[in-house]
Amino acid sequence: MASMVAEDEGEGKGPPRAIQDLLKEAGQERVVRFWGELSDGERRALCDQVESLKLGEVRGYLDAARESALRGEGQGAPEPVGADQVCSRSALSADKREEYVAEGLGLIAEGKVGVVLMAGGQGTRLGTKLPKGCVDLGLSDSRTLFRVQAERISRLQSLAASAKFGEGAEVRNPVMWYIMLSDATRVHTERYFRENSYFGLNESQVRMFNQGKLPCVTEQGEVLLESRGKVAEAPDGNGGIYEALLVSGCLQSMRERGVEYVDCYCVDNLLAKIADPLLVGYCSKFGADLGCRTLAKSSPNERVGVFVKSGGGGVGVVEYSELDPEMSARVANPTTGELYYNWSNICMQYYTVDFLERVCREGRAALGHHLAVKTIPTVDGEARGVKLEQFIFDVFHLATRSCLLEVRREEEFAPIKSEIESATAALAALEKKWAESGSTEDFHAWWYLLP
Ligand code: UD2
Repeated sequence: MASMVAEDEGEGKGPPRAIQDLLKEAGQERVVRFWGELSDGERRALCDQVESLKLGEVRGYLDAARESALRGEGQGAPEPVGADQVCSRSALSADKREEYVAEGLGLIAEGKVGVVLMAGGQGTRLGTKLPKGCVDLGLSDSRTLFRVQAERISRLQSLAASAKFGEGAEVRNPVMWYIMLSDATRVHTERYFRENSYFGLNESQVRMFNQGKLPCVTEQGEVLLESRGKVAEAPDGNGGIYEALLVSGCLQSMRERGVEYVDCYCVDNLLAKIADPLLVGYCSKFGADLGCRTLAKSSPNERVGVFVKSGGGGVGVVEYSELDPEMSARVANPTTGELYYNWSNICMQYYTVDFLERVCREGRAALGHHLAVKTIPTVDGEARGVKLEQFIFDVFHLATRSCLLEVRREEEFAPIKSEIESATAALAALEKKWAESGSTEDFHAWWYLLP
């Protein structure tokens, strides 16, 4: 690109022909309206950005998202999943539980289970510029979400090795940890891991990869400029994970390393029971290609998606931002107060690598885009604009055999969204329970193997 800029431009000349053509075709010529005021470096950077962003497709995404929303409205309210589609962890017999946990630990010890972390979100609600995973939680030992998660993975792999190869056995197959980041979080996260020596994990078991990004646009689809020489852009949503796993080579890495199952989770859940052996064992014994954790929604306003039925016994999710408030508040059982859309998505799910690969290669068309109207800083000051996002769960209906496992909120779900304290309080409550249990195990062993 650099050479093209040098060739085509000159005093009074516009951007390189190829860039002009690309912008014309996309109907986005105004992107270069400040060209005459840019330095050579800024021009080059803008050309690179124009080439890397999907400018030509963005209007199409916008139209398709609007059409799909209209279609959705026309189709009426989706049917929520019923209790008969949910298996409750608490309802499992002791024998079954032990069987699943043993299965899960065995698979982990053999290196067949990898974990995928979504940590590309910008964390704007928390009001920090740091990646959420690096924010000091105000706990002892300057704990952060990344540190806590690394400790869990480390402890889990040794628990699995002991269970499979004998007490105290060495970890033969470290759990692979694939971490999805974005431009907003990559540099800082990488440095944080390096400076902390990967929190005791092997550097080779941690693999970071970037998700894609999309330009921010006006409601009419015109690309917004953040500054005179830079398009306003944002990560493409957590549904960008499927393309990112493919293009980054992470999927291939899973295949090469013999990873057959993946547990995927959000960075912000302080109680994320990463690669929970019970869940892994349950899903693999059940022959599921997708297994989602769920729990009863705490209130109509809780910001979680809800599971709904999709054809053929499968599941889908309707996001909280897209569920009509009246429908959200609808009560199924006036005695218990149970909501009609009761089963929430906590955004932690198990996939077989076969299913993941099928989605990454053939199923991405099902994703579409969702629109979020936001205030976006632009070269002309703050503007009302649209961010386009893909949602990770929009492919769930493609699974041939999916299952929902009900987990306990107080043990597994404490997301950090706009504040930290409620999540740290939930962790403290759990640690207190452990201290009072008289367990001879350390906290993680106790927690991972709780009935
Ligand atoms: C997500 C779920 C919601 C519910 C809730 C539970 C989606 C679309 N929504 O809502 O149904 O389960 O979590 O807490 O999944 N992320 C990226 N890249 C992006 C955007 C997000 O990696 O471009 C990650 C983000 O770092 C986080 C996760 O995805 O780990 C969820 O993102 P969020 O916190 O913005 O999603 P939220 O709370 O709106």
